[in-house]
Amino acid sequence: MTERTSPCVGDTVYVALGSNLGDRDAHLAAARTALAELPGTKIIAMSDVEETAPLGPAGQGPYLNQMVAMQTSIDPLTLLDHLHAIERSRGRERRERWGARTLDLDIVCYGARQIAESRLAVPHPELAHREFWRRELAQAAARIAQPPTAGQS
Ligand code: PH2
Ligand code: MG
Ligand code: MG
Repeated sequence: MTERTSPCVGDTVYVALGSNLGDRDAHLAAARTALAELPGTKIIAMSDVEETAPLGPAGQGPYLNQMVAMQTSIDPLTLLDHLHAIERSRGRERRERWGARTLDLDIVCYGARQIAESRLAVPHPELAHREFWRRELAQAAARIAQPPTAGQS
Protein backbone atom coordinates (compact mmCIF):
# COMPACT_ATOMS: atom_id res chain seq x y z
CA MET A 1 0.00 0.00 0.00
CA THR A 2 1.19 3.49 -0.78
CA GLU A 3 -1.21 5.34 1.49
CA ARG A 4 0.50 8.20 3.31
CA THR A 5 -0.57 10.13 6.33
CA SER A 6 -1.53 13.69 5.51
CA PRO A 7 0.83 16.43 6.67
CA CYS A 8 -2.27 18.58 7.24
CA VAL A 9 -2.81 18.23 10.98
CA GLY A 10 -3.76 20.25 14.04
CA ASP A 11 -4.87 23.81 13.37
CA THR A 12 -1.89 25.08 11.38
CA VAL A 13 -2.69 26.76 8.07
CA TYR A 14 -0.06 26.32 5.36
CA VAL A 15 0.10 28.78 2.48
CA ALA A 16 2.38 28.14 -0.51
CA LEU A 17 4.08 31.16 -2.09
CA GLY A 18 5.22 31.00 -5.70
CA SER A 19 6.62 33.48 -8.23
CA ASN A 20 8.26 33.18 -11.64
CA LEU A 21 7.78 36.63 -13.13
CA GLY A 22 9.42 39.97 -12.34
CA ASP A 23 11.30 40.52 -9.08
CA ARG A 24 10.53 37.13 -7.56
CA ASP A 25 12.22 37.81 -4.21
CA ALA A 26 10.36 41.10 -3.82
CA HIS A 27 7.00 39.42 -4.58
CA LEU A 28 7.63 36.76 -1.94
CA ALA A 29 8.80 39.31 0.61
CA ALA A 30 5.70 41.45 0.00
CA ALA A 31 3.52 38.35 0.39
CA ARG A 32 5.11 37.46 3.74
CA THR A 33 4.54 41.00 5.00
CA ALA A 34 0.93 41.06 3.78
CA LEU A 35 0.16 37.65 5.33
CA ALA A 36 1.61 38.76 8.67
CA GLU A 37 -0.64 41.85 8.56
CA LEU A 38 -3.89 39.92 8.01
CA PRO A 39 -6.30 40.35 10.93
CA GLY A 40 -6.17 37.61 13.55
CA THR A 41 -3.21 36.00 11.83
CA LYS A 42 0.29 35.10 12.98
CA ILE A 43 3.07 33.54 10.93
CA ILE A 44 4.56 30.82 13.13
CA ALA A 45 7.19 29.31 10.81
CA MET A 46 8.50 29.37 7.26
CA SER A 47 10.50 27.10 5.00
CA ASP A 48 13.53 28.32 3.12
CA VAL A 49 12.89 29.88 -0.29
CA GLU A 50 13.87 27.46 -3.04
CA GLU A 51 14.13 27.66 -6.80
CA THR A 52 12.13 25.00 -8.63
CA ALA A 53 11.71 23.99 -12.25
CA PRO A 54 8.42 25.28 -13.69
CA LEU A 55 5.49 22.88 -13.97
CA GLY A 56 3.03 23.70 -16.75
CA PRO A 57 3.32 25.26 -20.20
CA ALA A 58 6.81 25.36 -21.72
CA GLY A 59 8.75 28.59 -22.08
CA GLN A 60 8.36 29.99 -18.57
CA GLY A 61 11.13 30.66 -16.11
CA PRO A 62 11.95 28.90 -12.84
CA TYR A 63 9.89 29.57 -9.73
CA LEU A 64 10.80 30.69 -6.28
CA ASN A 65 8.67 28.72 -3.84
CA GLN A 66 8.23 28.92 -0.08
CA MET A 67 5.81 27.48 2.49
CA VAL A 68 4.47 29.65 5.31
CA ALA A 69 2.84 28.19 8.44
CA MET A 70 0.25 30.39 10.13
CA GLN A 71 -2.36 30.51 12.83
CA THR A 72 -5.43 32.42 11.72
CA SER A 73 -8.98 33.07 12.81
CA ILE A 74 -10.00 33.93 9.22
CA ASP A 75 -12.31 31.32 7.69
CA PRO A 76 -11.02 29.48 4.60
CA LEU A 77 -13.03 31.25 1.88
CA THR A 78 -12.37 34.69 3.35
CA LEU A 79 -8.69 33.79 3.57
CA LEU A 80 -8.82 32.82 -0.13
CA ASP A 81 -10.26 36.26 -0.94
CA HIS A 82 -7.43 37.91 1.02
CA LEU A 83 -4.83 35.82 -0.85
CA HIS A 84 -6.31 36.86 -4.20
CA ALA A 85 -6.18 40.52 -3.13
CA ILE A 86 -2.50 40.16 -2.18
CA GLU A 87 -1.83 38.51 -5.56
CA ARG A 88 -3.54 41.40 -7.35
CA SER A 89 -1.49 43.92 -5.35
CA ARG A 90 1.61 42.35 -6.98
CA GLY A 91 0.20 42.71 -10.48
CA ARG A 92 -1.03 39.15 -10.83
CA GLU A 93 -2.97 38.54 -14.04
CA ARG A 94 -4.94 35.36 -14.61
CA ARG A 95 -4.38 34.13 -18.13
CA GLU A 96 -3.51 30.57 -19.07
CA ARG A 97 -3.71 27.79 -16.48
CA TRP A 98 -0.33 27.28 -14.80
CA GLY A 99 1.14 30.11 -16.87
CA ALA A 100 3.84 32.47 -15.58
CA ARG A 101 2.76 34.63 -12.63
CA THR A 102 4.19 37.37 -10.42
CA LEU A 103 2.66 35.87 -7.30
CA ASP A 104 0.63 32.79 -6.50
CA LEU A 105 -0.69 32.13 -3.00
CA ASP A 106 -2.33 28.75 -2.42
CA ILE A 107 -3.93 27.33 0.71
CA VAL A 108 -2.26 23.92 0.99
CA CYS A 109 -3.64 22.92 4.40
CA TYR A 110 -6.21 24.55 6.62
CA GLY A 111 -5.48 22.58 9.77
CA ALA A 112 -6.89 19.09 9.32
CA ARG A 113 -10.00 20.42 7.54
CA GLN A 114 -11.18 18.83 4.31
CA ILE A 115 -12.82 21.40 2.06
CA ALA A 116 -14.50 20.69 -1.27
CA GLU A 117 -16.06 23.96 -2.41
CA SER A 118 -16.36 25.03 -6.03
CA ARG A 119 -13.56 27.55 -5.56
CA LEU A 120 -11.47 25.88 -2.88
CA ALA A 121 -10.20 22.32 -2.40
CA VAL A 122 -8.15 21.63 0.75
CA PRO A 123 -5.81 19.83 1.25
CA HIS A 124 -4.63 21.26 -2.07
CA PRO A 125 -4.97 18.53 -4.73
CA GLU A 126 -1.44 19.28 -6.00
CA LEU A 127 0.13 18.45 -2.63
CA ALA A 128 0.33 14.78 -3.60
CA HIS A 129 2.17 15.65 -6.83
CA ARG A 130 4.61 18.37 -5.76
CA GLU A 131 7.60 17.03 -3.92
CA PHE A 132 8.90 20.56 -3.29
CA TRP A 133 5.68 21.49 -1.46
CA ARG A 134 5.94 18.43 0.77
CA ARG A 135 9.60 19.15 1.50
CA GLU A 136 8.91 22.82 2.29
CA LEU A 137 5.87 21.96 4.41
CA ALA A 138 7.91 19.46 6.45
CA GLN A 139 10.66 22.03 6.89
CA ALA A 140 8.22 24.70 8.09
CA ALA A 141 6.45 22.18 10.38
CA ALA A 142 9.78 21.25 11.98
CA ARG A 143 10.39 24.94 12.72
CA ILE A 144 7.17 25.55 14.61
CA ALA A 145 8.20 26.25 18.19
CA GLN A 146 6.88 23.64 20.59
CA PRO A 147 5.38 25.02 23.83
CA PRO A 148 7.29 23.73 26.87
CA THR A 149 5.69 20.66 28.46
CA ALA A 150 4.11 21.12 31.88
CA GLY A 151 6.65 20.59 34.65
CA GLN A 152 9.59 21.84 32.63
CA SER A 153 11.11 25.15 33.50
N1 PH2 B 1 2.70 26.72 -9.65
C1 PH2 B 1 1.91 26.56 -10.68
C2 PH2 B 1 2.35 26.05 -11.95
N2 PH2 B 1 3.70 25.61 -11.96
N3 PH2 B 1 5.80 25.34 -10.96
C3 PH2 B 1 6.60 25.48 -9.89
N4 PH2 B 1 7.86 25.07 -9.95
N5 PH2 B 1 6.15 26.01 -8.72
C4 PH2 B 1 4.87 26.44 -8.60
O1 PH2 B 1 4.49 26.93 -7.51
C5 PH2 B 1 3.99 26.31 -9.69
C6 PH2 B 1 4.50 25.75 -10.89
C7 PH2 B 1 0.48 26.91 -10.60
O2 PH2 B 1 -0.02 26.87 -9.38
MG1 MG C 1 -0.66 27.46 -7.50
MG1 MG D 1 -3.20 29.72 -7.04
